[in-house]
Amino acid sequence: MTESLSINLFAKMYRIRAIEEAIAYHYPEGKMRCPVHLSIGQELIPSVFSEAIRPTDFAVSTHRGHAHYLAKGGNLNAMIAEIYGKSTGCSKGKGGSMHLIDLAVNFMGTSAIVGNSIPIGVGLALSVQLRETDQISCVFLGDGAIEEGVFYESVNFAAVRKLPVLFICENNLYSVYSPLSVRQPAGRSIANMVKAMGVEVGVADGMNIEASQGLMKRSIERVRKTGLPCFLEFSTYRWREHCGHAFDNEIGYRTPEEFLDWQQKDPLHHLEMQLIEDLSLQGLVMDIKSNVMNEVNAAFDFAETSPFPNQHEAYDNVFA
Ligand SMILES: Cc1ncc(C[n+]2csc(CCOP(=O)(O)OP(=O)(O)O)c2C)c(N)n1
Repeated sequence: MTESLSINLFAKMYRIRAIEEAIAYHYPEGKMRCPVHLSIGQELIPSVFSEAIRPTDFAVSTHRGHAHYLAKGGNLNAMIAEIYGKSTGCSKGKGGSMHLIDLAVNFMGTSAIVGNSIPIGVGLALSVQLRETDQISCVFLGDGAIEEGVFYESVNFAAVRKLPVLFICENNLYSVYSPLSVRQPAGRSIANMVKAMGVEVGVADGMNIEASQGLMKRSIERVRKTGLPCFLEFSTYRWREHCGHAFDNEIGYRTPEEFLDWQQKDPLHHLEMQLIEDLSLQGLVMDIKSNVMNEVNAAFDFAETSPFPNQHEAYDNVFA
């Protein structure tokens, strides 16, 4: 990996984590009146995505979508204001953390309903095919979404119609508190199952920087060149509770050993050490961190000082 790529990936991972850490820090103040699903620990995948994707490409995501919105170039101020329920938010303060959208960068939405955004991403790929552009459509999903029927319909449709869609599965082992072992037969590989549906697949350790970066870059290029669907499965791990700002390791669904084992693999920490110790870039690392913190503080100030929506607008732009 080149030095500049290492620096870029560090900056991207650090920014995503700092933003989510700030959300966790401020959440107990009670001003963010929506659920939040943080992806602290999972930053490598959106960061390598961000390096390889174009603003014109489409992306959709899930309830755990902050990192994907940011990685696609979504506006930070509008995201934090949305979580604060303010009219300057990306969904005008009506959607909260689980309904992020930024049409300026073709980030087409996230959904609180598991699996709901998968067919939307496939539909966007169909629009690309019909309009004959060189865009691709990316669908972020968790391992839990694989258990929704709409996933199979969508993958099958993408395979049959040969659509330029990249499915990016972040397999963090759990669906809320249920491990894969109680949800799927022992030994099943999600990627192999999808391969059997006739779709090219790729698997990578989502803690391994080079492996994740290489697979993401190659796959984005491949979908763009061939116009065919591709499914990626990255192993990863969320540090915080399923929903909320705190940790939940004491409630018994995962062991402290498992948690610590994954935390020790943290690619952000390893990359920071590499930049400082191997490349002597301490000053640059400090600059990146202070720039990010200024940006994050400004976004929270923006959200705090923005107005709430007017009461008479309550039903405007509501489609359900
Ligand atoms: C259709 C539907 N079923 C159940 C839920 C409740 N629910 C919210 S998040 C979640 C877990 C999803 O797990 P996964 O897709 O692996 O994503 P993760 O939370 O691990 O990132 C569930 C079951 C829901 N929101 N929608």
